[in-house]
Amino acid sequence: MEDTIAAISTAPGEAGIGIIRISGAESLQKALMIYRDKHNKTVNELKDRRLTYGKIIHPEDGSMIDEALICYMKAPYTYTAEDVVEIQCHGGYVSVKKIMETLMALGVRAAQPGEFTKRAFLNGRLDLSQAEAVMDLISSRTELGHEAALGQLEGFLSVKIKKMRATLLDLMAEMEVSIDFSEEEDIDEVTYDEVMEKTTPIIEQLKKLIDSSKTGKIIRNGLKTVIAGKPNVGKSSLMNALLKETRAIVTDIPGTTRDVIEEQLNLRGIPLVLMDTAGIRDTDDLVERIGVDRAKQLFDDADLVMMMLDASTPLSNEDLEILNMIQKRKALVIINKTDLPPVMKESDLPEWIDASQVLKISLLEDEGMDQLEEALEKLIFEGEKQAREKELVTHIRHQQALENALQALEEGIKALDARMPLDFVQVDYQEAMDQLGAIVGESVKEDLIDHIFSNFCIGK
Ligand SMILES: Nc1nc2c(ncn2[C@@H]2O[C@H](COP(=O)(O)OP(=O)(O)OP(=O)(O)O)[C@@H](O)[C@H]2O)c(=O)[nH]1
Ligand SMILES: [Mg+2]
Repeated sequence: MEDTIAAISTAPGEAGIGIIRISGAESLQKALMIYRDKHNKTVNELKDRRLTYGKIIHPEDGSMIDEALICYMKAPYTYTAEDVVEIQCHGGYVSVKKIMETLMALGVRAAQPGEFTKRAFLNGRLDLSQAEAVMDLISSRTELGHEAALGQLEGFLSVKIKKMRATLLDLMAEMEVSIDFSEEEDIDEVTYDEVMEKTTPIIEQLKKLIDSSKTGKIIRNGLKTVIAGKPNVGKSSLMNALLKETRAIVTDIPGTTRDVIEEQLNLRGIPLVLMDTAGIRDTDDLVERIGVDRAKQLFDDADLVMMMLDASTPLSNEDLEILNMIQKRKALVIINKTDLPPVMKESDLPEWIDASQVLKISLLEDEGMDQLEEALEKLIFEGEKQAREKELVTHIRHQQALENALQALEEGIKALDARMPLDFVQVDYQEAMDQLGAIVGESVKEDLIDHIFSNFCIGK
């Protein structure tokens, strides 16, 4: 935290501009060592928050590295809450790299991944859940993901956690007082009831937040979606239709796809990791068999399965076998090739399949894709309206802490109900406090913090 750090904050590659960010007590001093104004003069200071034109030079021989705009932002109202200087030079690989090297030679240290944000957290400008939201904001690929990250960055979760912790702290204090005056029995009685009563809304709120995490995690992480079925039903054709590009090879030869083809897809704001697989069948072909095994494996850890059938062929044992594998799974049954004379009887489908799960399409004639997308969206959110909400718990870390807090409070209520000694009850409340604290970064161990920030990108 003591030293001054720098990193290239823009993505590598050819671009209009590149930005180098410097943070720490010596930011300005180091930046001025490589800066000359438009008259080629050394300057001793820069105005706070003013973008100024000048040159970046080698401090030793004065040779020019690039033209640049430079901006000094004085602590504490900066991203890191430290003195920050940003240098906007030309983009590309060389300028930014040379400026970085020059700064390093002056004793500025290269920032680690996420180190700017880590400093913002350690300096108290962001709490841990907000810092995590910064990364989500950068990495989100859909608008829903972006909205959820923004909500978290704005502090929807932090505010709720803070309020809950404040109430819990009050309740613990109340119990403390009661413990101190435990000879007077009636004080005790009042305390038991009151603590229980005031805990109930917190429990409700925790449950609601935990509920939202199902949707939240989908929106943040994407949903592993596998297209499965026997050979030649049109799996690769569906993959291409959803992606709106010819990604997978399509032929009328059964067994065309042998490996897994994976692509990211933004389906109405929901990120899907779409996987086209080898048609599942018994085969003597070694390569195809490996593909089939892979397909089955993927199938097992998929969040969602699109099981495809061919309307122009009778339902086969292979079909029924695969259908059996999706029982009790989040799945759609897609009957393709409805443009051909119908052979498959829908009445032969297993009884447990719900009519709403079955969709008829023709990829050849581009029929039924809208309905398919709609059904996918419904299935993913199970009709929950919260899908379009901003206030979602998106991290498994947060969900786990919320669940632990809930469990602790439910234990606490049980103990209160059984009129256990209050100091006994307090242990549960303390646990709930700590669990909630972990979400915002209070009462967390340093290695957890290091771990979280190490997943960030360089320059943020
Ligand atoms: N008539 C008709 N043919 C289709 C339709 N969809 C796909 N096909 C054809 O069916 C054949 C197989 O399509 P693919 O998409 O390669 O099928 P697949 O399930 O990926 O096959 P494998 O990779 O071998 O498992 C191709 O000749 C497609 O043109 C459709 O809706 N109607
Ligand atoms: Mg295929």
